[in-house]
Amino acid sequence: MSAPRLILILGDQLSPQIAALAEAEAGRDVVVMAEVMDEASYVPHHPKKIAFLFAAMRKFAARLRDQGWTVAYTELEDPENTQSIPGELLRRADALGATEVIATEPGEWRLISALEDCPLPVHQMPDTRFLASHAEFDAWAEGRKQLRMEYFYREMRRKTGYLMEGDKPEGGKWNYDHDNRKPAPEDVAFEGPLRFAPDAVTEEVLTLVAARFGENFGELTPFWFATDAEQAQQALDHFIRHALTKFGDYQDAMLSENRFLYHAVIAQYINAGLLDWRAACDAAEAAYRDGTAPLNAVEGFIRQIIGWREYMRGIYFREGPEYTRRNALGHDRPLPAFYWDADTDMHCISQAVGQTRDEAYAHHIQRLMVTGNFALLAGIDPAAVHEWYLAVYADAYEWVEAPNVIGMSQFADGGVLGSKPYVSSGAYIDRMSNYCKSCAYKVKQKTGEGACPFNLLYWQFLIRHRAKFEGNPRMAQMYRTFDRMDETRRETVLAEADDLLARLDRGERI
Ligand code: FAD
Ligand code: DLZ
Ligand code: SF4
Repeated sequence: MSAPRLILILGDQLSPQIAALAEAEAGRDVVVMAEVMDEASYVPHHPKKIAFLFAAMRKFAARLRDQGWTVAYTELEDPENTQSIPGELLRRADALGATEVIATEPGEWRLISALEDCPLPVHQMPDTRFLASHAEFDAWAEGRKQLRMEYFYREMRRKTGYLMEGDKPEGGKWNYDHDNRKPAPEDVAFEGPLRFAPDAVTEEVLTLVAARFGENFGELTPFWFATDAEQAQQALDHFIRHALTKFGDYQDAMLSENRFLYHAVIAQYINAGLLDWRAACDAAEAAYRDGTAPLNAVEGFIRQIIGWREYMRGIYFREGPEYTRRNALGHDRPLPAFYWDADTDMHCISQAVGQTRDEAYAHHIQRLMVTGNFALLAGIDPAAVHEWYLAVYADAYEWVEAPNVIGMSQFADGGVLGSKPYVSSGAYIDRMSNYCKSCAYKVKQKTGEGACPFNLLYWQFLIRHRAKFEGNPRMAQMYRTFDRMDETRRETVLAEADDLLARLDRGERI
């Protein structure tokens, strides 16, 4: 019989259709899965993220065994564990007499190069779980002056046929985003994502994670994530049935009392492989076709997945391993301590960070317009911001996190991804949330005691980067507004912003 090949399956590759497995022969090859410290500690992951992945990995391995696969699974505490993916491949190859590895391309450059450097030959197969291959994205991007998501998205609509009437978009418009910016509702008729009681496997993992990663930022319990494909499917069904209709309207809203609003909370399942993106889009389109969900909601949801999600991945692989080190605006301030302890008088930040600590989750606008906006306005080092996002969210892997953070949120790529930086004063947060009502700062106050920090920093950011942005047609109006303020007011705003940043640098509470 020919020597076995090792079939590597990583923690975010838990899909039955994963490329490496499709290449394997059940009677001959050995699937290798490993819980290792290298992966569990390259950033200080939220304990819920680690527990979610370890539990899902263990259950996926058990399922493969039931299906007849031989699985060499390494638990974190196994005494022989070499604590790295290449180390485990070498150890298993040695024991089994294997001389080659079939892997599916990892979602981070870091691990792609570790596999390239492995002394064993590792064939990295393209990850076919995405709609657009690297080559397809590159072909779309080639020769374009600007890589705008909207045009890529339209190609993906045509490719999938979602919400198409022949070659025309359903309802006559490609994008209903304009209808998706309603401010926060008084109350929310959705009780949030479906929650699952931990089973025996998950309980065991929770004990392990509490002992080994209990000091990391984030609450491990209550732990309620789905940890297998059936549960993830139930979580999707629950969202489609109870929340999708309002998803569009309140996509950008934020509420102190409600952490999830009408969001799906499924990115962690899709990214780890427990849920196929097609299942999510098919279910949403079916809800539109049978009249249970409106077009603005369904189009918005499908756009996030076949548009934004695929586009982000395309950018990450196109821009290369240096992307995470970009710093086009030269920002170098350390990440403030309140990103780790929520200890700030800014209610919007303490809400977003507090819920991140509790749930390993915040929705898009909290990530973009609260924590991301503050970091950009305050000139925080984008590499530090990137590491924070990569650590604290259960759905975070570099292929999707880095373009969202380095590109969309921090403008550190200089505009590969966005045509202008996402900055706003407190007025935007006030319009889209009820945070400001419970804040120690006053959102309407522009200067003086109690002025909202976002108001001060907003102008300071614009002036700091005037040379870069003044000529941008989408920002010219903001500069005109500033220039129309009387001189004393302009000086006061900038001086108070400088003072705020100096207090931030001294570690004072703000
Ligand atoms: P919903 O709001 O219900 O949206 C449905 C689905 O659309 C999501 O599950 C996700 O698969 C997809 N989606 C929506 N927006 C995006 C987007 N911008 N990029 C990619 N997919 C998207 N998403 C991640 O999956 N991992 C990350 O590490 C991540 N980091 C982010 C960092 C910043 C600064 C920002 C602004 C956004 C980030 N996002 C990230 C995108 C988005 O915030 C999350 O996908 C979303 O909040 C996940 O929650 P949900 O499942 O409830 O999404
Ligand atoms: C995120 C993560 C963690 C915390 N632990 C493991 C692990 O122990 N074993 C594993 O195979 N994968 C883990 N992962 C996911 C990997 O970090 C992920 O596959 C890469 O970052 C590429 O996306
Ligand atoms: Fe945030 Fe300013 Fe509103 Fe306070 S007043 S919640 S700091 S935007």
